Amino acid sequence: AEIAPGAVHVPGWLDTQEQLRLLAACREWAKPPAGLRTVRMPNGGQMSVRTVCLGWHWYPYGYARTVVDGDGAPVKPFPAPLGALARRAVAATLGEEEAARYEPDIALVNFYGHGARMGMHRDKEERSAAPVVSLSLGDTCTFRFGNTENRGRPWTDVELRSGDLFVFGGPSRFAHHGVPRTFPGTAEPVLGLRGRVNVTVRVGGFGN
Ligand code: MD5
Ligand code: FE
Repeated sequence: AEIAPGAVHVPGWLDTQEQLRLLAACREWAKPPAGLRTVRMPNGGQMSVRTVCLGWHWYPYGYARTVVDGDGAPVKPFPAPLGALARRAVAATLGEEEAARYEPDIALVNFYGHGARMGMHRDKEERSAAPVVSLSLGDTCTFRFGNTENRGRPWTDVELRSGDLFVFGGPSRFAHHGVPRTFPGTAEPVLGLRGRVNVTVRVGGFGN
């Protein structure tokens, strides 16, 4: 379903086997060195969502190739199979033409424990307007898709479930958005996951 121009939600895009495979990879990426970390904000606060960065490390507010707020280890490389999966996602939603020129080089893997939330924000650190691919695993959440003007209303709340794909292209790439809540215990037991994992694939546009 197209929620807004360029914002396409595909419920159940990954089947259970594909979800299990992606989740297993996330668990590997989460291991040290340069594994799961708590992001500290410039104001001293901490995000409740914990993150693994692949390809480039995100920190408030920018990207670097080295870990700046963690264990000092170099960022894990961006995995080619994840890039291939993201390209398939772009093909399925925005078409083959868009997919053919889609060359992602960053992934952020967000881990939402019970009570974790992400406030309304825009993703404006990347120097590219290429689409962002978002894959959800585990607990259902409320995803709040806002507008490009400000963090407030109008917005649209969408429930994202395990296996759902969301692609943000066109004008939606720079819309405000957030995750006001997750629904604990809604993950399929077969996943063996307490909480929610979101994988986003991006184009940095930083050059090499
Ligand atoms: C999440 N993560 O569910 C979301 C999925 C983040 C983040 O927001 O910054 O790590 S990515 C949602 C997204 C990305 C780019 C644009 C838009 C939404 N959008 O225009 O709505 O953990
Ligand atoms: Fe975001």
